[in-house]
Amino acid sequence: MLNKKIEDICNRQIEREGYSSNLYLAMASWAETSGYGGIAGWLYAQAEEERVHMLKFFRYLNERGGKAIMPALKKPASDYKSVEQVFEEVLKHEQFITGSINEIVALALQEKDYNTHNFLQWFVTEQDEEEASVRNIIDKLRLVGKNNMYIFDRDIESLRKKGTADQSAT
Ligand code: OFO
Repeated sequence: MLNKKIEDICNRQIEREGYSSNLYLAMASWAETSGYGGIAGWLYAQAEEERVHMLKFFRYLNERGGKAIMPALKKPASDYKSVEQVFEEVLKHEQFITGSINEIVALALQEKDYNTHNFLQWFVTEQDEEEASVRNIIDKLRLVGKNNMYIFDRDIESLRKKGTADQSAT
């Protein structure tokens, strides 16, 4: 049976993963309507992934005898100044999520809840990968000038296809 502190902090994470999904969807819409189809594709795929993360917490809580609560989610910004701003915000948000996952890991250890600790290891690895992939995009972005944005957009599209292919192979 899940302890109440663990249940509450996992429900807090449900809200954060749900918000991540909506945030990336809002960014995807901005990118798509600004002519960046490749970047929009990458962000749509991220939004889907975040929804899957939220569902993992949902199922885990209910399976362990807790109750997943679907919260109201705050509205993300719908306009962005630039592609650079979008990816800087994605990185900042992912760093916040990493901190949030680490807080749950610490609480699980403190409460001697080793099942939850085990469940969280997937997220610990996932956060490492996500932060690295966004850092990689930001590095690329610094190399391209505004004039090369068209090529950059296509480059991101191919990154997404590669990521999708990698996932379906596992
Ligand atoms: Fe962006 O990752 Fe969820 O957890």
